[in-house]
Formats: sequence, structure tokens, C-alpha cells
Amino acid sequence: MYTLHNHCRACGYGENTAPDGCKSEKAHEKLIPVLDLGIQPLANDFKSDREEREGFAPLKMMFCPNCTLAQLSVVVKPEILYSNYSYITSMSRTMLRHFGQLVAALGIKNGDRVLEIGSNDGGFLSILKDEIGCQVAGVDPAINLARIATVKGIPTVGAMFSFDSARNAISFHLGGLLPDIIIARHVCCHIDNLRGFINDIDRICGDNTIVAIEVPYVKHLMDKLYFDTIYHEHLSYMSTYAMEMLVSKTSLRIKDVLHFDVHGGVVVYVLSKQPSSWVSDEKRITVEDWNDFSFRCHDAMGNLVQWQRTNDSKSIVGYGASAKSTVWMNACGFRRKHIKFICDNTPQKQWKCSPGTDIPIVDEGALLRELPDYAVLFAWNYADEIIAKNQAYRDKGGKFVVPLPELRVC
Ligand code: JHZ
Repeated sequence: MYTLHNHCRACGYGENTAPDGCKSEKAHEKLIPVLDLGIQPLANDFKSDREEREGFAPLKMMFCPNCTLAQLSVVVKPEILYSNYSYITSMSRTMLRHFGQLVAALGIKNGDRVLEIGSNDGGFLSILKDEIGCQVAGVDPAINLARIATVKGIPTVGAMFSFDSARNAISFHLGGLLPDIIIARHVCCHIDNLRGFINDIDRICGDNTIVAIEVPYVKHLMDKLYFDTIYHEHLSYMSTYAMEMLVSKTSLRIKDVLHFDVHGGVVVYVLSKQPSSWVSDEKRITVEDWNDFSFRCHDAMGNLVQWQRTNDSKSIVGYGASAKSTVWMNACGFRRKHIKFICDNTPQKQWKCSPGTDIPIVDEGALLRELPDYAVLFAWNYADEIIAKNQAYRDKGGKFVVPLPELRVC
């Protein structure tokens, strides 16, 4: 189900280290373990009672002292994670606002040829096609989602991104012309062979192609304690320095670094083949920063467990069966007796169990029907939107609990 990964996928540090760590002349060059979240189920393995679970794997973070990339110690087979994927890109107000900001910042305009890597169900490309008038094509390994996208008129190649799958998308759907814009939102962190990935992107770029790579910003993750975004799908946690090292071997250069506040804070690396005057102002992340982060994470988990114990006589549910919720459930050992159910608006997740637990996922209406005392918000990235739309629940005495960055009840 998974293999170990013991060298840095951005800069290659430790590449020759033998698996037993002592046979190679480079054995001293080893990634440093900085956070251990134990053995966890796959965060999006939402299954009904009778469906077979995919299993559990270690969830441990390693730090590269050479380029500062943080990455997981294992790689779960991508076929297991993505061939039937339950995460559908949200079309919530928050995400629509973000898409608008992204289009403006990248200067995407009518007639542009846009290739999206990891295009999911084609949500973002639909906006570009229908509202801006772009010529679009997607590549996504989740066959179920690629099919949904194609049915709604977004040409999508159902395959892992590679030079070949991109070339197919370009020849069949972009008239054989290189894209003006290549977008990869939250894809990079899912890729094992990162250097191969960036090389393949390089090969499908023309001189004026703009590449936009959106990833969660590791500094926000550390500052705001978003440890629940660490799960098996997310293999790497990229700093700007690591991104510079990664692209340094290609003909692409960082042209700009844009920050947005979705998903708790993301960064968009804008790359192109044109000469760039951009210079980084990022402070280098150190192993001490990660060690401090690890302590604070365990405090945050302890706080939620303690809060649940103190309120054990009250009825408590979850809101948002995000991948993040799976990390919380399993790191805190929550079961149905602690969290009665989790409400979520994704039909594919409803009437399934929160991975690794017996906690059922139900529709959002359950909040008003059941009126629990507390709803713990595991989709904290949509806190404003979810709290606002559930005012009726709060009017009837219900309270939301936001677990990060500091536990607050509102
Ligand atoms: P949400 C995903 O993480 C997975 P997740 C992935 N690995 C990734 O990289 C990031 O996103 C970016 C529900 N909801 O989007 C929908 C409501 O029920 O934070 C979702 O199941 N009602 C690809 O899974 C969940 O909450 C609502 O009103 O952590 C949110 O999950 C809203 C707004 C959401 O992503």
C-alpha cells in the first residue's frame, strides 16, 4: 500500500542513502524526523459499512536541512488515493471569490489557452470557459471526476499528469498549440516525483507560457498550526526556498509569488521562461522551527481532547467531513461516543464513515434537526461562511467550536 521515501524530492538530499541508512557513503545525509502523527487511515477513505477500507499508514514528517522542504516519510500508491476520489473542488462563495482573484492576478483573458493539471470535476475551468471565454483542457487522474468534467463540456484527459497526458490534452483540446497558462492548484504537494513533474511542465511551456502553481504556504501551516492539513495525500510542504531549488534545474524561473487567504493561506508561484528580477524575502525555515511546531500541535490536540472530556455530558457533533477532520479524529482518538456525527454537504461522503472511525457523515440539515450543543468546525477554512449560514442553529442555542489556531467557542 505504501513505500518509504528517504531522500528529498525537491533537491535530492540523501538520494544515495541506503534504505537501512548506513551502507552508503552519503549515509550521514538523512532527512530529519520532525513530527509524528502516528498510524493513520487515508484522509479521504470515506466508506460505507460494507465497503473495504484501504488501510492505515504512518503519518510522519521529515525535514530536509538542505532546501527546507518538509515531506512525509511514506508514499501511498497514487492509484489507491486518486482513482476514485471523493474530494470535489468546492464552489462555495469563498472559493468563487478566490477563483476571481486568481484570474485577475494572472491576467487570464478571453481567448487564452488554459491547461489545468488536477482539474478535478472541471469547476474552475468551467468558469474560465463560460465567463472569460478561454479555450480549456484538463488532466486529472480521478476517472470518476474526469468523466463528470467531460460530461459538463470541459475536455479532460483522465490520467496522471505527465508529458504524454499533457501532450494529449494539448493536441486534442487546445488545437495542438502550447498553452498560454498552465494552472496546478494543490497538485504539487500530491506528487512523488516532483523533479520529473516540474521537468514535464517545463517541456510543455512556450517562451511566454505562464505557470501558476498553488500550494498551501508552509509558513502559514507552521504559524497557524494547521497540522490537520498534513495527511497522506500531501507528500510535500513547500517553502519558497524549496521551490527555488526545485525549479533551478529547469528553464523556468519564479516570476512572482502571490499570497491568498483561502484554505488557511496559500501561495501561488508564478513561473515562466522569461528572465526574472524577483528576489525572495523569505526567512529560512529551520529544524528548530519544526520542533517547536510539533510541540504546539500536540498541545492543540490535547486541548480538543480535554475540551471534549470536560463537555462529555453535552451532545457534540462535527461540521465539515474535510480530510482535516480525519486527521483530528484519529490523532485525538475520537469515536462515535465522542462525536455523534459529522455534517457535510458532499453527497459522495454522506452515509459513509469518517475514515478510521465509526462516526457517520450526514447531511447538513442534521444540525437543525438534532440541535447538538456543540458543532466542532473541521472545515475551519470556511468558518465565516458556515457560521453565517447556520445562524438558525446558533439562535436556538447551538455553538460552534473552532479548533485552530486556538480553540474558540462561538
Ligand atoms: P475542504 C481538500 O482538503 C483535499 P479538505 C485536497 N487534498 C486539498 O489539497 C485541499 O482540499 C485543498 C464541506 N462543506 O474543502 C465540504 C460543507 O459541508 O476544506 C468538504 O467536505 N458545507 C484536495 O478535504 C468540507 O466541508 C459548507 O458550507 O480538508 C471542506 O473540505 C462548506 C463550505 C463545506 O478540503
